[in-house]
Amino acid sequence: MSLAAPSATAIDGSAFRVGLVAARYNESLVDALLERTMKGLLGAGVKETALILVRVPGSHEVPWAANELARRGRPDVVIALGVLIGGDTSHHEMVGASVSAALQQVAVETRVPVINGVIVTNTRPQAVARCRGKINRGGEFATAALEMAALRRRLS
Ligand code: DLZ
Repeated sequence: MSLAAPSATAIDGSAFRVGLVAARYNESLVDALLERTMKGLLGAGVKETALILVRVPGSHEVPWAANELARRGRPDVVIALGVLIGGDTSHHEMVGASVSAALQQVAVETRVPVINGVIVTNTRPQAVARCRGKINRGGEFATAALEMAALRRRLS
């Protein structure tokens, strides 16, 4: 058996259930990120009824909801979305690092792949570029999610 992941462009998403956790902090940016992510999933054939969306206050709360969703929602993959923007302190970096580690822990412990879609930037323009500008991070997260969902099916 080949362990190589199938090319994401060739993946038919129609059989997958996808959990989405999205923070509300920096809401307009997260909404734009969510929209692009959903566009990528739906474009690959994922059914709207197969999307389970949970909103939480901020990025700090995303891993808890991702964990609940992975354990109770029977998803093939979970996508975690948030936007952490720097201010006068390095709080965003600290939260970004802890969220990233916690999401990895959820994935390994639940055996449900978790896509880390929590964007960490130093400035708001950098976040705008990645959420609704030239850099389509949402599309990238959708592609990564499909690849991991397909790989999980193949290996289980
Ligand atoms: C408090 C806070 C701050 C200052 N900045 C952000 C941010 O840029 N992005 C984000 O998603 N959340 C932020 N939060 C909220 C925290 O993630 C969290 O919701 C609160 O600390 C409550 O636990």
